[in-house]
Amino acid sequence: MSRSAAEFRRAKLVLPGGVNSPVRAFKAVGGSPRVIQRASGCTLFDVDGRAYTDYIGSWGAMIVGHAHPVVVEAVTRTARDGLSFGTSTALETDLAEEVIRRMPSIERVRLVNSGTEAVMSALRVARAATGRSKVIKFAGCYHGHSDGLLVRAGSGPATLGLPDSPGVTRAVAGDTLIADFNDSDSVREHFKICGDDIAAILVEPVAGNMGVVPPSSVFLQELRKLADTYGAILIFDEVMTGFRVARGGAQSLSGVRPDLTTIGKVIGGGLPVGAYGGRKALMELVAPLGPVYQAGTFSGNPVTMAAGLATLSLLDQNAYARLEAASARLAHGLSEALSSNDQPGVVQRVGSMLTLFFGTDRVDNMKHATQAAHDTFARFFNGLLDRGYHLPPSGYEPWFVSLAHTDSVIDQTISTANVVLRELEAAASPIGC
Ligand code: KE4
Repeated sequence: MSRSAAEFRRAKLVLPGGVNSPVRAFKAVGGSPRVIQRASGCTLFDVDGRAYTDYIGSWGAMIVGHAHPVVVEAVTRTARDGLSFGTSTALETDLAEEVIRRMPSIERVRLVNSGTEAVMSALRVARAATGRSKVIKFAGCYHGHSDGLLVRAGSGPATLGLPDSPGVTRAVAGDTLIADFNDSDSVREHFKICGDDIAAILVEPVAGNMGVVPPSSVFLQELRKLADTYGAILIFDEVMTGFRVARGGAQSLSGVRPDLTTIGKVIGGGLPVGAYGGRKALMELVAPLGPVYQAGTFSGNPVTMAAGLATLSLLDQNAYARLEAASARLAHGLSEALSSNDQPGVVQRVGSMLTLFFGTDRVDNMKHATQAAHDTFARFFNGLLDRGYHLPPSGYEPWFVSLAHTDSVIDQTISTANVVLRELEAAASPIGC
């Protein structure tokens, strides 16, 4: 038995499913998760010493690559001065200023410790500001695991086939209305029925948690108009896309200005983080300035702030140009590999996040995403894993490209994908004909 398998067996004795987050358990792809010991650049190393080119990137956070010397130096230097004080520090203001510089729709921002916390808090502000209860979310979008948002969520729940989670009361779920991504009519319908009680429209402006699904050319503009018409707050959940798909996040690509934005991942450089922010008038509702309570022991933690600031310092326009070129190279190579191996499928990409959907030529929403051939993805995933490439263990997740993914790493990924696709094709062809 490999050390990874032994470690995972030991983990299952004390951690539910052997993991601290469900998608890591390989339920959708089978087999035993690799237990990772360390990482550097775009490479993971497991406890057996095996190396894997990494396309998980800690679910998007590791955009500059693992253990980047600039980030590690900032973290160790800051840690030497103490890990956490529970007081104000200059570093949290530094990060807040940098976030506001990059995302001008954010006039005031509050740092928290996870994306879940950021979205939960932003929703509370929207409900306080409007005096309304309901929120519209989209099937297949995932916004963390707060009760009201575990309804028809993407990412982990979709991966595990759990459209809704037990433990979420009917009362809470009743305040969550589900619409279809890229379908503003489904949003309009909700407003027609209960528009005067809808506090917010909550959307991933580029969906990442049903796989990568870009918005249509008018979708976000239409959400903006509906929010304005009915007096609802438009919340962009950019926990994944923020500073990932562009220097100013997905909102800088669409040109649509949300009222509130949630971010995370990249701004913590790999340490636990989240943030919510937006219009000054809305954020001034947050305690201690206003009555909306939200708090956190480790909010604005100095070591996390240092990691986030160091990461953002490396993300200049040249970095985004490099990420775009590397990701386009990978997407093109994978598309070519699909067609040259007669494997139906499509690669959907925005910036440095992409998803390869098998068995379909287009995914515009969660219904399309569930119709993709996830069993084929599982075989593809394991074929690549066996050859030293670690994709996200779910067809409902993006692959993340970092600054450490060189052209040669990308080209090796593509040629290995070709080998695996040829194997899949051979295995699917009837014998002897
Ligand atoms: P966290 O609470 O996991 O930090 O963030 C929740 C969240 C909120 N909003 C969006 C758009 C997100 O993508 C996420 C978390 N993303 C998943 C990956 N699909 C985290 C991975 C996991 O659940 O283990």
